[in-house]
Order: sequence, then structure tokens, then C-alpha cells
Amino acid sequence: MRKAYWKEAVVYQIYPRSFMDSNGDGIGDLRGILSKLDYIRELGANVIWLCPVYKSPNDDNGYDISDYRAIMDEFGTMADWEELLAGIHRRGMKLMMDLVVNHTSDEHPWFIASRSSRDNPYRDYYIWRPGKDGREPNNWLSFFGGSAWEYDERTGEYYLHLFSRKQPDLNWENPRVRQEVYDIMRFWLDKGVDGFRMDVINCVSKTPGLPSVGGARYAWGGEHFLNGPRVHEFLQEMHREVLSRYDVMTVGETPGVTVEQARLYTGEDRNELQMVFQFEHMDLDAGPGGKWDLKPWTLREFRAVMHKWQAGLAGVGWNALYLNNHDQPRMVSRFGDDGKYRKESAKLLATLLHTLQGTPFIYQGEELGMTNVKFGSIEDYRDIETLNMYREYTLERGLPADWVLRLIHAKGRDNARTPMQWDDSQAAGFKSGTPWIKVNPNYPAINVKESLADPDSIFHYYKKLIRLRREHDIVVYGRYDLILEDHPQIYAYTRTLGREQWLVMLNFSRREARFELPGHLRHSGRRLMIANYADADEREPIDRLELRPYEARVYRLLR
Ligand code: ISL
Ligand code: CA
Repeated sequence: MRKAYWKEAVVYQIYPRSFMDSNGDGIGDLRGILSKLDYIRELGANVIWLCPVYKSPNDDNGYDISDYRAIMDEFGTMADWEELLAGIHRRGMKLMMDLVVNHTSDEHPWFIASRSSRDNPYRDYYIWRPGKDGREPNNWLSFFGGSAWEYDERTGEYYLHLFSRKQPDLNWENPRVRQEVYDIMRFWLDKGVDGFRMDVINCVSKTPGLPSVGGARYAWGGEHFLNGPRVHEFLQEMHREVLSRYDVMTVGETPGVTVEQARLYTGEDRNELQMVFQFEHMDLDAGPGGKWDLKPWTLREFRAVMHKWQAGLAGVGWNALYLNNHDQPRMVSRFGDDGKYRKESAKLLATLLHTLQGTPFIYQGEELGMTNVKFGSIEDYRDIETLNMYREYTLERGLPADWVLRLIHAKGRDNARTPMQWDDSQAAGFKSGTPWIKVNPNYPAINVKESLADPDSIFHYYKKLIRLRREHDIVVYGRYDLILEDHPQIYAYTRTLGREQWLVMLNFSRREARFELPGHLRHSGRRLMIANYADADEREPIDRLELRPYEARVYRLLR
């Protein structure tokens, strides 16, 4: 296996709108981030992924870009951004920007020109089609609900938008569009950025002819735009024209990606991407009806997914490891216990994140054990996906509001977007004034100030984990092998590098869990490297042992 700095890195994801507000307008901004760089360095992460900060009308909080070469007014100026980059580099850290090029804003000059007439030179930058029998050109649903097509009266045709109607899809079949994308990438790389997180990059190639799926009026058309026919060709072209000429870090966001596809995206000799975000563990608590069709997840399924990805990319590609982000519920509320065992379970999940093989991505606030939020009224929500869904479920499907709110409490994206909790002062120290979205009412107990002061905090545990990765190659490069394959409560595995071997034991339940180690691991000496219960004793026998609720232990085995 080849060594690389991006395999050894730990990435910290920032959602700028919710991170830190420097001027009191209630919106996080670049100078706010600048003021907190030492906090991130203190944690130990060495790469920052910044969600979009480009000019945008904010229909989807910056994922709808109207100028790729300018900074959103609310976030600051290009000079602020340059200062931020310099501040990151001065601290020996790197910056990854979000590259959102499956679609633009409908307020981007290309789209304004494109929609102006059928023969405008920009017409073919987007995907326009005439209607079929007085209806949309096909039956695809958008990610955010409703048809993926919008009728535009001026020219009497429909345009495709896989996301909101203010996010028209770019036509990657047009080579001029691809060259525009490469130019944008060069613009930022020449300014000194160190890499890109590529938004829904596996959606850029659509099946020619854009066929409908099944017989329903509307249906999920994923088979025609996830991992489409030319996506690998496009990425290899991007690599040839841009990425190969710079030293950059890349991670693709790839909903619906399979291990087989990921081996192609991340294969070390294929010249596409370094890593991809897979979604299979994010789908475990969803039934056949999709994200809002809630279903309990089980450790067996969770472990099977993680194991499949560990084994499937071993020696071929590389995993991007994450348990939450700006689109997902908070990990401790979803996969842990945000009540009695909040600290233990947040540390357990952190242990998994840092000891599987792959590059860990930490989402802001995760290192504090920030939790989901339960706003009592739809008025308090801001996310377009949530607002669309609420309208559809209450008005069209006639479901009771409190029932729909319960779904939002479990899965809504705003769970991750409440302001970062810095201290116990008004608005959690995000800034005085009224933030664009309410703070989670648990901020007096869960915040940075408290976490820094408490040596036993989740924050300090993350610090320790990150240091372990830095000091021991085995945590980054060691081979992963699953043990106790069928245990109903425990996820356990070993990591092996040369003659060195580590053992990771994780009790994913709120009950004690007994286990017996397989023969080849018994009777060896051991050293406890990290554990989430302060009183864990390394002299206890581990051949047979009980793990306490959400207990996590990592041992180095000595022979
Ligand atoms: O959040 C989701 C469902 O709740 C995902 O399906 C999400 O829409 C998908 O992963 C794509 O996400 C990315 O592109 C979107 C943007 O809204 C997300 O914030 C971004 O991460 C459109 O640009
Ligand atoms: Ca601000």
C-alpha cells in the first residue's frame, strides 16, 4: 500500500453559516472561522473542508452558486478568504473547497442566458427538453421532492433540476461546460487551495435519451443519473486536465455508490478521485419509502456495511470515513444515545471513526457530542428539503403536523445546522444577536468552553484519538480484520501492520456485553491504548470479558 499524506490526514468539516459569526448579523462568516482556527488546530485536525462560500442566492445554503469566482456577501470578501487561507497554511493545515458543479443557481449568468432563447449560445450548458404529451419530459423525481423538471414559459421547454428548481443541472455532455468547470478549479488551485470535496459528482452523467423509470407518474430515476455511463471518462478527463498538475486532495460525494463503483472511482491507478463518501450506512434507518420512512437500524446491518467497505477497498482504493455531516442527523442521536450515555456513545463512535481504515471526516460540533434538535414548530426550520417535505406531507398527503415534525426531528438536515455551541452565553457564543436558525437549547451543558475545561470531555478524547493516528502508522495503514462476526452487541476488529497488532472492541448497546476472544488472540500480553471509561484497567483479563454500556477499548497486543 502506498503511503500518502491524505491517508494520514484528519479532516474537519465547517458549515460556515453555522460556525461562528464575527459581526453580529446572525450568520456565520469567514472572519468567524479565522478567529477559531486555533481551536481546530488544538483538536488536531489538519485539513479543513469548507462547505460552499461562493456567491449564492441561498436557496440551498450556498449549494446554488451564481458566481464561482466570488465570495458570498454574507460570508465576507475575497480578501477575507485569502486571509483565512493564509491563516490555515500558517498553522500547517490544508484547505479543501466544496466544488458544486452538477448544477448552478438559476441566477448564474450562464442560466440566465440559457433560458433567454432556444438559440442562445449558452442554451446547451443546461438540459432542456420539450414536454411529452403535455407533461414533463420524463417521470424523474428531484432529490428534494416533486418532479425533477421545471417548465419555463419563455421558451416553452422544461429544464432538468435533480435538486431544487433554483438548481438547474449543467449539461456535462457539452465539452464547453467541462472546460468551464476545469477553469473554475484552476482559478482556486492557483490561489492555493489544497483540494476539493466534489458535490454529487457521480450525478453528472445521465443516460442518453433520459428515459423514464417504471410506470408510475413520478419515480426515483437514480439508475439513470447515479454513476452514469460517462462519469469515469469525465473524471479521468478532469484528472488529466487539472488534478494531475497540482498536489491536491479529492473526495467525491457519491450517493448510491456501490463498492464496485467505488473501486473504480478511487482505484489508485485509475486517475479519478482519492476517496468517495458512500451512503450505505446512512440508509440503514430508512425503509423502502426512502429517507422519511423511518426504520430502526441494527448493529448487524451497520457492521455488515462498514465491513463490506473496509474489505472492498482494501489494497485498491481508500475510504472516506464519516458518521454525520451537514445533510445528516447528529451521529450521537442516530447511532449512539444522546441521553444517559451521550458521552460514552459519542466517544465510542469517535473510536470507530478513527480506527477503521480510511480518512476520518469530523463534522463541526461532533467533537462536543452535539445532538439533534427538536423544534416545536415548522417556523423554526430553514432547510429547503425539510420545508418541501413538510408541505408535501401535511398538505398533499394530509398527515398530522406533529407526526411530520417527529420525522424531521429524527432525520431533518437542520439537526446538523444549528449554530456551533461555543459557550453558555446568549446564542451559545455563536454571536450576540439572533442567529439565522435557533441554537439547540442544550447549549448551556454542551459547548466548547465546558469541553476544553473538562479533561474527560469528548473533545479531549478526539484529541487523543487524533494523536494516536499520528503516532502509530498501524492506525492508518494496518490491515483490518473483523472478529466476533455474529456478536449482537459488539463490533470488534483487529488492525495488523507487519508484526504489530491492535484490537478494537466496541459495545454498541446500552447493556453489558459479554464476549470470548477467538483463540489466536487469547493469552497475549496487551497494552490499553485508549478507552472511553476513565477507570478501564489494562490488567483485567480480556480473553473473556464484559464491556459496559457503549464501552470502547483499543489494545495493542504484545507477543
Ligand atoms: O441530504 C440528502 C437527503 O436528505 C442527500 O440526498 C443530499 O441531497 C445529497 O447527498 C446531495 O447533497 C449535496 O448536494 C445537495 C446539497 O443540498 C447538499 O447539502 C449537498 O451535500 C445539492 O447541492
Ligand atoms: Ca456574520
